[in-house]
Amino acid sequence: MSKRTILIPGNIHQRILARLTDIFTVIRISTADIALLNDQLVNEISGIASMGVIPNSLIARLPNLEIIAHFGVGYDVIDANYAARQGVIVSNTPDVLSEEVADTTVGLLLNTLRELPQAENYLRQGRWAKEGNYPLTKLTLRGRKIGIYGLGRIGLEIAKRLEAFGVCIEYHTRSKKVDVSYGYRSSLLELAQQNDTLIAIVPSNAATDHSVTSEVLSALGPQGVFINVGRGTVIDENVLIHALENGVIAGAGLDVFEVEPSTPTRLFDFPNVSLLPHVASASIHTRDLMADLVVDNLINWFDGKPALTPVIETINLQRSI
Ligand code: A2R
Repeated sequence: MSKRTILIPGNIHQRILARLTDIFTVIRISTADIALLNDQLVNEISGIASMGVIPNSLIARLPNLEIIAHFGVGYDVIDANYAARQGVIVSNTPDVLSEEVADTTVGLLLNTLRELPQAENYLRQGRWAKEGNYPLTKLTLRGRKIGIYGLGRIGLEIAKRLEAFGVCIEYHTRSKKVDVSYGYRSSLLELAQQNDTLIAIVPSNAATDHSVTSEVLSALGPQGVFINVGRGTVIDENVLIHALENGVIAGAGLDVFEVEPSTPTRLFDFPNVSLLPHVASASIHTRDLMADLVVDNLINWFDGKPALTPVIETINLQRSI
């Protein structure tokens, strides 16, 4: 394999940097801005490893770019259709994080329903000894009907885990899955009408952004709980805050936000909301697996083999071997 030049704009996982530096010529710039590259580098760069936004203006100006290896399963920060038109493969890091994200989702759901973080704080603040037992929680997982919005790799892992809790599980996706026994609802609204707990684990795109509307939240009912571990853009945070303020739903658990890392401080005031700083896949174990997949996609590609995990929009660009 000839020594190729890989661009890393912005932050990247240390393991990616270490492994790439052994094999490729690595160029780092602070942000994905073409103005930060001289003419020679513009012509030399044939791959990008990144975890942030890659604008079309950068893709357009790199004539020898072949592949963008993205760290993360969601790749809404890259216009993959545009990359495909430019003949550039985009890869992501699916599967290796699905179980970790599903584990975290169950934790967030329980935190939201059973107020476990608040109960722990109560103990740590010495209030148990001074004031007596922590109040009984209004919400429970017992008897809940769970609607999973998105039954892909992660959604399925969430469903598998929740089966063990003995709760009712249904789902909504654009197409009914043939190989699962969970009840299918052909619209998100119908899923919300038939269930009291909605877990969103869909990608961000034009169809899913702001798709959890006030009508969907109302349909969950006053005992309703909304959990979001996919992308913050699936709901307008003002709509969610309004629903929480007015008792339209009973609680929410969020790992993702509309504009990260900022989080509306109004959410901090709700005792019935559990918040995490986008940590669903954030263990050393899983992030190392994701980092390796970024690097292995690049190695495979520049070794003349297909990328391991190209995104669907660019799959047809794979070399035949
Ligand atoms: O619609 P389908 O049958 O393609 O099912 C996919 C579903 N989905 C949707 N469901 C309803 N309405 C939509 N407009 C819509 N668009 C997509 O989301 C599928 O069941 C699921 C996505 O599954 P995967 O592609 O396997 O993604 P994975 O690995 O589960 O990750 C989901 C998302 C990532 O895109 C990141 O945004 C986040 O979780 O980490």
